[in-house]
Amino acid sequence: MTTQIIDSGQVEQHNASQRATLQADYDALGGMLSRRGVDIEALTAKAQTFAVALPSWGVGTGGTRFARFPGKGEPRDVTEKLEDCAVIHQLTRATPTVSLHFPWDKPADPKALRQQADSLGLSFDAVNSNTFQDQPGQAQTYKYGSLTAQSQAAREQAVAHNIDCIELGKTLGSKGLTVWVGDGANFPGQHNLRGALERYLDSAKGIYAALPDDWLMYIEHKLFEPAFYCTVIADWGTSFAAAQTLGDKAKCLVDLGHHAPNTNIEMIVARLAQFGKLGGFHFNDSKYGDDDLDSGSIDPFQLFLVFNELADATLRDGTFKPAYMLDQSHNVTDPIESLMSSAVEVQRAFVQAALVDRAALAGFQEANDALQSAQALKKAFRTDVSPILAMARLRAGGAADPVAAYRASGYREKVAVKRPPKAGASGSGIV
Ligand code: RM4
Ligand code: MN
Ligand code: MN
Repeated sequence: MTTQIIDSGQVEQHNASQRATLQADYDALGGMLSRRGVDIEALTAKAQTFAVALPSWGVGTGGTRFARFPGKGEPRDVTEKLEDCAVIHQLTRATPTVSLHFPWDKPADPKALRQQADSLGLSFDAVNSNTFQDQPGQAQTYKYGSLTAQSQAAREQAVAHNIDCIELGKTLGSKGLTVWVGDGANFPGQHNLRGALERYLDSAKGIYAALPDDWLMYIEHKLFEPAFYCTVIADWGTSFAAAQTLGDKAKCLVDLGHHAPNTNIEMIVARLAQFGKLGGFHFNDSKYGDDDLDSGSIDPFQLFLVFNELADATLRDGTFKPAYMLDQSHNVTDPIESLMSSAVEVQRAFVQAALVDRAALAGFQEANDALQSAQALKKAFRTDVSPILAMARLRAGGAADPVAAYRASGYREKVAVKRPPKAGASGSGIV
């Protein structure tokens, strides 16, 4: 039996207050879609198949390079993080998995953590290693890099940490390791550009060798930060080359915020999918850099175009199933509200992409009808699928309006009492 953290009677009461208007909106949308030859029930069923993993580090207030303004009742350890994740899943029914970050989330008793997750109806997606900051008592510093450090001892320590993450992940039932390194240089000349990548590949081979057969290693690229002149795994090309060099279990992970502004991310997605190396995503949104803003809050059309490529890739290969994860930092909102809305925004793009009339689009493309091709995408993007998303939640036992139901539950106020700030609590420390 799954423990429901928010009283299910309260959720039911919320839904009862929404049901009639939702049904009316759903019926109106259903009529409109049927005139377009689209069956709303098929879309709602599709929406129910959508799932995106929650970042454990996203349920606490993040921070910037300047300050962190913690919110009330923030989770102080990994078990409290799981409770918050369970609330998000209970109300959205779209986030059944959690991505942990070690050592931030290192459990004293991994088996007990797995049991807790299980009792909350959650399981674990890819685990993340952290060699971008030093931990107290650590023998070697990562100040000058980790997997690519000049120091062999630092490299070995970083490899060993990644292998520890795999071991922990095995106990937790995870099937993937996400590796992001901040390694790079702040000055021209600081690094031998080729030598640093050679060291990366050498270290990464050591990690890859420890991967179980049914695991994937996700290689995450990022243009800059904390290294401001060059980053070793800066772009999808380098990520792709590394994944190719390592083998079939190595794939590329696209974090939407890790590109220069205006980069055509949907084309990167298409390229990686074409060559079998698209492993998964860290969804978020951005205006300038790795802003880690809520998914769909700045450029929802880009998110839609990414899902349009994913829909195309899925049509070509039914087994194609990249990992969907959120990776956000919340500074001015309640993280639970941001993560719920973000999961829904990603799900929205997924459903809108399913609305694209692919046969018509192919016809327009063949006829070189640029205007109608663009309109075919816009027609799907402009369709407000909110009633479909709400109905999918309602039918799955979630909330018609997750944020409203969450606010009505008083959850944050309750945990604020239960979770007084404690010294040394594990924070998020987003980079
Ligand atoms: C990085 C990257 C990683 C995340 C850290 C916290 O910029 O996005 O995925 O683990 O931040
Ligand atoms: Mn990321
Ligand atoms: Mn990032």
